Amino acid sequence: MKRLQIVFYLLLFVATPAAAQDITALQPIGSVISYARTENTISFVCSDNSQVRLTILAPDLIRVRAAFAKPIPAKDHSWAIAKDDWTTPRWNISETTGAVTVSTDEVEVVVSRSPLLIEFRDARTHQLINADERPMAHDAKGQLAGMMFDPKAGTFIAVSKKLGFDEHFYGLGEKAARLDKRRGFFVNWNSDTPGYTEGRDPIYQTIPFYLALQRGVAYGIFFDNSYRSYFDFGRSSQQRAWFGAEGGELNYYFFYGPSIKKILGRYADLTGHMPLPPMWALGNQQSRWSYYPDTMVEEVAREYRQRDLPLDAIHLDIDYMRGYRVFTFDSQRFPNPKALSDKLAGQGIKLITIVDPGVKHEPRGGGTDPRYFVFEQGLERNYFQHRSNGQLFVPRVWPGESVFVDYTLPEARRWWGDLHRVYTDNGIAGIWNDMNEPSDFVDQTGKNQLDVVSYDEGERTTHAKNRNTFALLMSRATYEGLERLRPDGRPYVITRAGYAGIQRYATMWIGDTNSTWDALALNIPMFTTLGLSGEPFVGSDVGGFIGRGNGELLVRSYQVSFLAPFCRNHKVIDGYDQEPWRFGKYYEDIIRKFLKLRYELLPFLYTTLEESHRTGVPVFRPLMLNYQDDPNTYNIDDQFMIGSNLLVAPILKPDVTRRLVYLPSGTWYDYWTNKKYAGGTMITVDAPLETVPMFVRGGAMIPTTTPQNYVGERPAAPITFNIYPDEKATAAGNLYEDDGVSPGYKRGLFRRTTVSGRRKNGGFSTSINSSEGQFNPGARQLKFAVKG
Ligand code: MIG
Repeated sequence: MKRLQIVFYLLLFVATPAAAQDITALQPIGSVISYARTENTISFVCSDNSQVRLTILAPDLIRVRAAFAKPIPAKDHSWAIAKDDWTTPRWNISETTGAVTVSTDEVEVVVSRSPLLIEFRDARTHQLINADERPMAHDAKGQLAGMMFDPKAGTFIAVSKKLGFDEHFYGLGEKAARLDKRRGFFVNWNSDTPGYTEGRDPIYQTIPFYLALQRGVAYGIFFDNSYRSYFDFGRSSQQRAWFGAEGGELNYYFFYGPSIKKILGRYADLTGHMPLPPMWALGNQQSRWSYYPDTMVEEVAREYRQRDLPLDAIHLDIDYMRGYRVFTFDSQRFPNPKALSDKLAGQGIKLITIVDPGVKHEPRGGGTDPRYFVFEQGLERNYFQHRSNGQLFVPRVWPGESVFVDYTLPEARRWWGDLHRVYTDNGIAGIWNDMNEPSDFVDQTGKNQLDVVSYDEGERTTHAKNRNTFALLMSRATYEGLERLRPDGRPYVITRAGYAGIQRYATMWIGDTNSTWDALALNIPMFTTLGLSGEPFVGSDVGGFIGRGNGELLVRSYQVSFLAPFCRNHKVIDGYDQEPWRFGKYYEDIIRKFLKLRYELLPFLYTTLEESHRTGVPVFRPLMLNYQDDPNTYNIDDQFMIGSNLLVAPILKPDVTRRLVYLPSGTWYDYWTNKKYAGGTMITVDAPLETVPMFVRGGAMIPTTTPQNYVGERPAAPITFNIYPDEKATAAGNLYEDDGVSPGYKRGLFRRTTVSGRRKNGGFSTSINSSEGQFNPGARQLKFAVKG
């Protein structure tokens, strides 16, 4: 019996190894003995020689740093941060015997002296927003060493916050989990996890940023630490939500809302706004591991066009290369890539190639003919990563024995970026970065990489710190390379792994999903969560990647993804075909209807995407983002909104043709029938396979156009604003336009047209209000259609 029990507990331990960290065993930071201020900081010296520093970046953004038993190091660098030139807002300090309080116009930070506890309050109402549950702590005595993934990484550090009884948690980037993360426990360690299911953790990305919401008031915390990190939102205790890391600096940013949208804007200011991709990136895309040779790629294009299915891009997976050597084309399969891309361009279709980080290890003389210039150049210039003992690090990936570039080296990033000339010269329109966790077939846990050294600004740190930022820097090298190679175009990079800030360089997709209903259902909380984590441009393999789907699943998948920013059907190499026509005409006809609807809604999607670029508020939203004051929305995993105006409630189970839909307060219109509903309630709707329940918010004017086969096919197509009046019989909307391809929008070459209207004398009168920006869209018709 005893033995069985031990085995059981051992199993439990294996299943959730890291939940075991007992942070109450850590040594708390000493109490405050003195403090000093500068223009934008206040630094506390503690009884144990520790130091804590608050930096006042904005009225709603406070940075907290701590160093245990030593002063805060002068060196301050993070790959995630995009902005460090903040204009210091008005702030002041007040003191009592027990505490020092720092106040801006929006937040009060109360630092209790002994023990040292930090509290954040609303500066106007003095309402408590967030409070330390115990002092910040570190593993001074190495008590957690046995629980550390990497005992050599450094000292475990942790911050523990009081858990609110009604506090909801959101964000943390890419997690195979539901929307509300309350009572969840998560690990961040970029991992290649094909076929993952709900609960698998960690997966590909690390975004150590979360939002919390209580009584309608939100705050955010970005723990900018790239070591393996842990977030416990009340799993191990009902008292606390804690986060910690296996090394590095205790360094977090506190964002105060109270609105989530405001926090997302600040987070984008801090870690970077997503640039606009070319408009065609919103078009439908088709992929397969792998389409080859070139004639098969042409056949896919031909099928799409013959069947009148819209398509903007085809992806070439790893088999386009000569023996998986990045920056080469297989000369039998793709003898003339330029001719292929030209031919496809004639049909409005772009080519995207995959580029993995693994560079085939192929020394001069030992290799094949022709010699592999990428390996030779990288070796000669010393751009590849080594282990701490000085040996070249040789992981095994698709090319067999390989090497990885040290992307922390600026000159290596430049070299890698410039190598993409091979693609741009051949008319390749976008780059797809895969395997950049980085994955290694020898060992997928990452343990084998713990002593791999990177230059890291001269610090020469290991993958204990740099694994999680590897993809960020690889995508950065790629993005910046494409910017240099095509200064008149917008780079388009897709990535699988990432760290906070990845939105500056790449679109992402959620990796190797299963072709199952469960995986489809998981799409929604994963997309909405990524949106709440600063990554607006997301999508997944439509139909699922692994396993055998069917027509019904594929149709229902399109009914989710036809409004996702990234809409690409993709399938594993040994999987069953799943292009839109593979299950017969019945399903194909429905898929066509939804793809065409996507292109019809393109002006709306592009307008919403530009809003994401500018404000950090995502395209694909959970209802709670638009209805933060409505607790009915806090846990909705099976509905989503596109922008502020479109609500979608897809069917996520087989054989189901009816479902409950929650409509928040206001007036709503059934998209298909224009039937009007009063919100603030649950309704039951029919959803046969041909349809997806979709509602438009009363008060919206949605810009649409005539569906095209690809973006830009008919540049001057008329724009129709579909008008859905609200209770007061008014409506408003806007339309964002630019050239769709160049970076000119950053210099004001865009046009934002706002429109509004109201019921008048039995009719509806509309007006085109001010327009903003210097882009001239040329003559085009604007039409208005009142619905309902
Ligand atoms: O080890 O390039 O997630 O989309 O088709 C698998 C082959 C490598 C994983 C990607 C998937 C891609 C596949 N890749």
